[in-house]
Amino acid sequence: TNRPIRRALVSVFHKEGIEVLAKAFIEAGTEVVSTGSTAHRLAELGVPVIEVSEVTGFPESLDGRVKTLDPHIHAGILADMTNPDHAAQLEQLGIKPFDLVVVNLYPFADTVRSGADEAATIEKIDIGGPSMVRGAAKNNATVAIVTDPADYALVAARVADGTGFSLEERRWLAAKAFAHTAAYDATINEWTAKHWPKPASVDTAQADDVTPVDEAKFPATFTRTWDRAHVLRYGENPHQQAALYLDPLNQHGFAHAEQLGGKPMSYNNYVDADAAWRAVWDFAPQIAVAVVKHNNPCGLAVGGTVAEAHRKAHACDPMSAYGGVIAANSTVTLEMAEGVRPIFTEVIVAPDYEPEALELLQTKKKNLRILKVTEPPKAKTQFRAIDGGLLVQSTDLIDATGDDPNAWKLVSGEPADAETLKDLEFAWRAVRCVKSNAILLAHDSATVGIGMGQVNRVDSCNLAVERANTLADGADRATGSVAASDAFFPFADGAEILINAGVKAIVQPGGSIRDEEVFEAARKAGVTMYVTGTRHFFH
Ligand code: 93A
Repeated sequence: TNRPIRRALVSVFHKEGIEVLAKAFIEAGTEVVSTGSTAHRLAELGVPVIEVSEVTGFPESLDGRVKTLDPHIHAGILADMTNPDHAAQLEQLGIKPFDLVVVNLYPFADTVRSGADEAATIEKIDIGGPSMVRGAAKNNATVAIVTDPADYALVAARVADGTGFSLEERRWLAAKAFAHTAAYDATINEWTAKHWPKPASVDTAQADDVTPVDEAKFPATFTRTWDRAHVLRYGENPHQQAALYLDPLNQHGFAHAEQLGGKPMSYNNYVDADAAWRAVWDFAPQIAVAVVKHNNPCGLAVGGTVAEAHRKAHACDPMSAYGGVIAANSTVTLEMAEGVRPIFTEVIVAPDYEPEALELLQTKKKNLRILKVTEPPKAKTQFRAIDGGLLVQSTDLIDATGDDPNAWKLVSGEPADAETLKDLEFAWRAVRCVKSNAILLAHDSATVGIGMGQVNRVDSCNLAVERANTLADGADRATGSVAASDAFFPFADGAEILINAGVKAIVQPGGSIRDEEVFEAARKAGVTMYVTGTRHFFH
């Protein structure tokens, strides 16, 4: 599989280190084709170099923008010489194949760092270089591609001893080359995303609006040390073993909670209380209370006082609140503690407790795990273990473009009045912490019906409506409420269930290919509908 290197194409921005290549080319009598200043340097070093323009019959033009972008070069790079048909075509075209391509790209990142102006920066976006690199990497069947000056010594050795590279070596070089062009384009993307943002003239309500990845957030290796705090009695089930580890970089995070009463925390307590804790902070600086069961809210509300917020949250689904976890983002008052007292609750978490509230909970609810966490959640990164790997993502905070109601687009009905808009804003925040598919009905800044975790949106709609109308002693709470959907309605059917149940306004991301059918269903019923362009899946 070794292919001797008889003809090479060299085009390098930084000329450092090519002396060793020049020496080997001279000794081996390699035919070398090269671009402007690279050719000049190689000639200085004594290589009988052929200018690219001689091969192409076309002068370097447009200030160097067009040098190697020519079929006489690219056919020579891309012809798979193990394929007789390719070889025959080259012969007919009078083009000679390359065995080696050495490229060092325009230094785009260095140019950005130097503070160059926009025109100079754009000029340093290499086009011909990456084309050669990718072409040669693709055609590793017969071509070796070198992009890393650290490999020059190896190349020189393979040129000099006449063996050339083996297929495995060419493939390894190709893999390095693709990593190189990918990183190069990622740097360009980072710069363009920053300097050329989406203009207002382009519709902002696009569900597929993707935030460019900030690679700095994802180090090549995670070396953080997680310290074991303690082993837990058991895991999610009694036959599973478990322990809690603490992130030393997040000393005030939920896992570091101070426990002021009750039995030791269980694995499930941690999972649910963390979810509840995160949910209430989505509403700050408003006072909010969440009641969570099995990682889903069974009630969530904003109130003038923490006691009121708790009453409203509990009223959403009193049956499910039994054995739940309560989180408040404000000091628990005696009034709220009195409200919690008759309700069987596993965990309560809050930034603080009034002394009388704490005493009441400690003495009257001996089993209640009372947690104090003084600071809001800080985790900007989430980890999820999968078999053989770890998925890492930035935390879904309420900070996407479509989380700002000013970015919402009215697609049906009248613009919402102030009160309705307030409920829509509440519902949009609240639906973020409901497992997908999530449909949430709200009224007066409190959830009144939640459809969570279904595998189709219709079931979630039915569940939300049914809960709204059956859990409050048969009172119809769906009528006059507002609805939020964590992702778009793929068909009109789900939205129609909400509309038929009497929902007065709906907020949803939009972005389905059937958006028009969904909007039309709302328009027919005179129901207000906003699209946010942002979705909040939560799995
Ligand atoms: O402006 S380009 O994108 N157009 C081209 O056709 C082209 N071909 C090679 N830049 C191009 N190159 C780049 O020129 C190479 O990637 C290398 O960085 C540089 C080498 O030019 P010189 O040999 O004149 O210094």
